[in-house]
Amino acid sequence: MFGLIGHLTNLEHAQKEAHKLGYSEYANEGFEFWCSAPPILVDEFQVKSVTGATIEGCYIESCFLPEMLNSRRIKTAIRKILNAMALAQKHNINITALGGFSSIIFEEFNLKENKQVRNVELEFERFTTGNTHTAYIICRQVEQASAQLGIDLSKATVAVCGATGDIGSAVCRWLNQKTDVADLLLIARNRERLELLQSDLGRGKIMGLEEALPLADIVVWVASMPRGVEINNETLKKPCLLIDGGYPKNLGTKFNHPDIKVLNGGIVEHSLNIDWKIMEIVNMDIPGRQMFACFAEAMLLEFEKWHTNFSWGRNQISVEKMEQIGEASVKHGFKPLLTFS
Ligand code: NDP
Ligand code: OCD
Repeated sequence: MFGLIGHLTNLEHAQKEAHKLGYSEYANEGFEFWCSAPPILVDEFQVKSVTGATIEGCYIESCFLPEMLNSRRIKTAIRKILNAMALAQKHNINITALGGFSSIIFEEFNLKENKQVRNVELEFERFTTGNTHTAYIICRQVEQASAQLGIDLSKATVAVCGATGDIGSAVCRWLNQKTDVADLLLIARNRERLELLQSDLGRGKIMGLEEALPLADIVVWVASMPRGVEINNETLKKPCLLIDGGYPKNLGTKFNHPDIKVLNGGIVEHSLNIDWKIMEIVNMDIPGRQMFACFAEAMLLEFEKWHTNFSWGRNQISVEKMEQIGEASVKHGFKPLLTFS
């Protein structure tokens, strides 16, 4: 069995969805209630591969909300993630993906030091961040969507916002090694980590967002922002491809310009339908088939019986591991999403 741990994007979203799903005690309560709410196993489903194999899985709602980070409720956020992991382990799930902020909180606050959650000793090999598959899918989206739009990578400037992150650094490594992309712009806040990445890659220009946007043919958004940023149409190159891989979304703007194309980043479409509720809640266009690539990673690990924390720690994702999970992804019938929103 595989597991998926996730959370909603804000309190209002959480209350609305809790109401729809019949959790009225959650729907009618405010922020403080959500801070003390335990995790819930919300949905159980089967996933079939194009190989014919079928696996069982479930979704665990951690009841974490990004507002907990904005209001510095760090201990609360930590408790949410550890409790959700303990619940997954109690259900004896082989491999569980830590979706959205779950893995970011795990890494940022060094939760590997917190193995004991009441009577459960967490076995970290049962969890994966899902970031290797996410980074692979985003890179395939860069390659395939740019070709669709007639953007020649060998002449293109690609800006990566969140370049020093787990996913961002993997995307930079892939683009550097596997494509002939002309220029890489590296965007994040911490200068030291940017310089380290630049020296590892042996290339790339460190830039602020405002400076980078007018130069970029393609922007990959993978910054861990609790809220999306507003971008002015005018500042972007035309044509421009924006791939938003953030959850919640990094882009707060709805673009309405024929030469600005926006793609939901890190999303895959499966070849076969899944009878589940969860992807409708996060507004996937085809909720029976589309999902976050990190969740698909847990499925792939279960299909392949690679019961190990395939993606773990920060900035450890190699191009070889991206290729390995990419082969499994194709084999089981997953494809990168290529429809512009
Ligand atoms: P990390 O925490 O490892 O990296 C975040 C990166 O964003 C860092 O480079 C950080 O650098 C940068 N950053 C944070 N805030 C800002 C800001 N305000 N401006 C510019 N840069 C910023 O995160 P991950 O790589 O694990 O995840 C990245 C995003 O991808 C998240 O939104 C996550 O939810 C999403 N995700 C999506 C998945 C999917 O399946 N589609 C799967 C997993 C994650 P610095 O702090 O120096 O600014
Ligand atoms: C990548 O990291 C993205 C991960 C995104 C996680 C998204 C999870 C979405 C699933 C939503 C289902 C929520 C049901 C909540 C019911 C609330 C009951 C109290």
